[in-house]
Amino acid sequence: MASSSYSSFAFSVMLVLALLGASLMATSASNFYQDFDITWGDGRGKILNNGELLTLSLDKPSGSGFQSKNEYLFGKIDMQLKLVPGNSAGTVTAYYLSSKGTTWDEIDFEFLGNLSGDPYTLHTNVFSQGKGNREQQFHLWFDPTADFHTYSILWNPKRIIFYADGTPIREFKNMESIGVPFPKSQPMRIYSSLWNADDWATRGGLIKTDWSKAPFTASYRNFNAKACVVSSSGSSSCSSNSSSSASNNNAWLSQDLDSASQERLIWVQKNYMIYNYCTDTKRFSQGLPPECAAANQS
Ligand SMILES: *[C@@H]1O[C@H](CO)[C@@H](O)[C@H](O)[C@H]1NC(C)=O
Ligand SMILES: CC(=O)N[C@H]1CO[C@H](CO)[C@@H](O)[C@@H]1O
Repeated sequence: MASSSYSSFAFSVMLVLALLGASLMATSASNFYQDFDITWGDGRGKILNNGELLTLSLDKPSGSGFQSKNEYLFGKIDMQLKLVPGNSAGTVTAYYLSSKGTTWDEIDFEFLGNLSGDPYTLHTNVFSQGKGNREQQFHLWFDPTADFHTYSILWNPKRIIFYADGTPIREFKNMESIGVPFPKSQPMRIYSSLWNADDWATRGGLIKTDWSKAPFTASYRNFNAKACVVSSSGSSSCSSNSSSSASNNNAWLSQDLDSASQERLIWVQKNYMIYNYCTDTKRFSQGLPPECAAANQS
């Protein structure tokens, strides 16, 4: 039963995608009250400035988190984040998409804090059907605590691309043709949380959170989704909440990396990538995951 309702759901999604055409909805400016719920943290998560700003904070008793009201099946999702400044060692700001259940899909950004002056690590992962182990980590070419920067996830049926300020840092292609499951039928929500992970986050747990600096605060603004929103009945409608131009709003559904973007991706991977599961032959001593051999999972 589960599998037949599942495939009819997937079919209706594909039908909606096929019918998409030019029927896009009007746009409206982002508002955190409208799009998100603070889900935990007992007052440590706040929506401010008439819905334009959201902050999460962490102190010794608790962190905090929020999630989107909507569930999405594919989207181009932008959010601006300003991370915990100063000595953020031991803190983790997770910002991700995830579905539910034991064979869930997930697309992760995790920002691992550091001592003042030492670089944050941006950790990324992709889970499909409950299996992850696809970590890539980066340092950034800017200070993510000095100002807001835009972190984006492009998720369409062909690929997942992670971006920082419009520069692609990672691409995970749909390689179902060689047997690698791809997230494409389970709707996901957007989640974010700020929490303490000083047992592993900073230099493998060597550096502990300095609670004398608490509360630690991360801020969010300018959420912008061009996405297919899945209703509780299972139908999907693809629209845009972009406050900017309405033209070509569904291009993301088939978006690819043009040659300039590919060069940017190579630049990031060459200069800022500090870990790539695809080159970790020690860890995968029985052989690298199949998508790694496909060369294009650079
Ligand atoms: C913290 O800074 C050190 C020293 O530059 C660096 O090796 C490490 O990758 C940084 N990030 C984390 C999360 O430890
Ligand atoms: C893509 C997206 O998030 N669309 C939402 C835009 O805002 C309207 C009004 O709140 C929602 O109904 C849409 O789901």
